[in-house]
Amino acid sequence: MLIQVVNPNTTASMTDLIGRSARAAAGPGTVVVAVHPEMGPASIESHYDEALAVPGLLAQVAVGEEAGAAGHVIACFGDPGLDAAREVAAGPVVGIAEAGMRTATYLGRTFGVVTTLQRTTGRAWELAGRYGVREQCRTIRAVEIAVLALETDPAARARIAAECADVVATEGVDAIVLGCAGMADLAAELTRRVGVPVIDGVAAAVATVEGLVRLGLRTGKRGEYAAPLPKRYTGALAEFGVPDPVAAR
Ligand code: 2AL
Repeated sequence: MLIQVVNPNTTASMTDLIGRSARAAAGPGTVVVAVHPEMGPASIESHYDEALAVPGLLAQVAVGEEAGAAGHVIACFGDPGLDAAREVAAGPVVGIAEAGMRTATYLGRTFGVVTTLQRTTGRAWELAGRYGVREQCRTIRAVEIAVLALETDPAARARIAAECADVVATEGVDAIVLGCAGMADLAAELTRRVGVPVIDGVAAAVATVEGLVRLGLRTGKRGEYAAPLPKRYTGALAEFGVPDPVAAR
């Protein structure tokens, strides 16, 4: 089974980190390919970044479909482009916020999220509502470390560990979800340190896609997630136009 994990930002070192986490989570017989778009923002930490990451992400999903991917993971905690990717992919598409938060609800009554910048927490709350887990999500904390600084700031690990410990101490949550794909390598160590399960959404999403594919389950294509309608796109987005299958024959 081939699973494509798309880091929707264009930072190769982060794609490598995501790929390592994804491969460690995958079962035998699963091949993980970790990719990032050719165009778009270096990191995603605003609504603007998120919106402009989506065309490149969708181009990458199309590449994965051509390569025969059985399913896709969107490895950014805003789950950008998730609905659109479900329209264009044949197999299941799972976002890391979705998988991380839903996995947390299997492991306890309540959870908290520890993420990068405060400005991303509105989106995370919105997603908790979308996924029906807002009641179980007790807090979403930001460590105020920018996404790319996760790789370079020598204090980042300690700050994230301290925030996770504080969430457990003050909110009494049963689990923690890490709110950025760039934190993927921290989950195992933090689980040992803070005494509750700490979930990396990348690993959770890979396991979810793998499980869905193994069960023979795919996105329902009857209605909302049917392939996009044939349409002409113009300007810089001309390549994203959807050909008319009848005219193309
Ligand atoms: C993210 C993430 O996972 N990747 C990225 O570029 N930004 N999320 C976040 N909360 O900052």
